[in-house]
Amino acid sequence: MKIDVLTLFPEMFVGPLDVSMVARARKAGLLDLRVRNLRDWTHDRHKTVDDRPFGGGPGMVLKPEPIFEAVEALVSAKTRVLMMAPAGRPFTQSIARELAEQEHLLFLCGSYEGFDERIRTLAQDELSIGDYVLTNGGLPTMVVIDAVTRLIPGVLGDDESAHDESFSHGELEYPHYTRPAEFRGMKVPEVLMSGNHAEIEKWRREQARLRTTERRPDLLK
Ligand code: 4GS
Repeated sequence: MKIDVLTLFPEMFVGPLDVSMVARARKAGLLDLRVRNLRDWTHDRHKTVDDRPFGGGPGMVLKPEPIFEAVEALVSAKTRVLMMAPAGRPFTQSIARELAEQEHLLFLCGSYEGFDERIRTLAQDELSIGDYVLTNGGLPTMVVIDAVTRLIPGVLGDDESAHDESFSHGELEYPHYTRPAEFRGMKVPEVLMSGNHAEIEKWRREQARLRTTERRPDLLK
């Protein structure tokens, strides 16, 4: 998969996408990620990307010209253009699965200022990672890239993908334990050490359901 990111802060993307599974996917050639500076598509001496809002009011607005030029330079017929904003569709695991099947994603990151409304016409989809206000769209973009990358075929090992199922089954994960069997007085549930796989499976299903009922009843609807 190819992913382009258009941002005013490319340096934000150094670090999170250079470790762990995303780094591995990039090195293996499964993810071709390019982070681009929106200012590269300006033409004036000050590399202006924003302007004052018509109608007045505080803050600045990202002007359409650089973003339109950049998108036109970066898209092909197979590109899905995504905008990150609190007004977007809530991002979920099922959207991550859908995006993992695309050939090319292009993310438009806003900054503290808003987008000129006409920029919205460039995006096929607008996504939100939650009901809170961030300083810019960099972190939401990285969240989506992270969730999508682990679903690209070949990125997860077989061990890992079998275990992918927290939200895939629409429930939270069951509790996990490893050695020691007793730690500071806290014991591992007997059933997990019984060797009875049917019983273990049953216990895990019950625990997942219990935990989901208690913590996230909204997921069971
Ligand atoms: C989100 C969010 C966000 C909104 C960007 C204010 C700067 C900021 N983007 N999910 N302007 N939550 N964006 O807070 O996607």
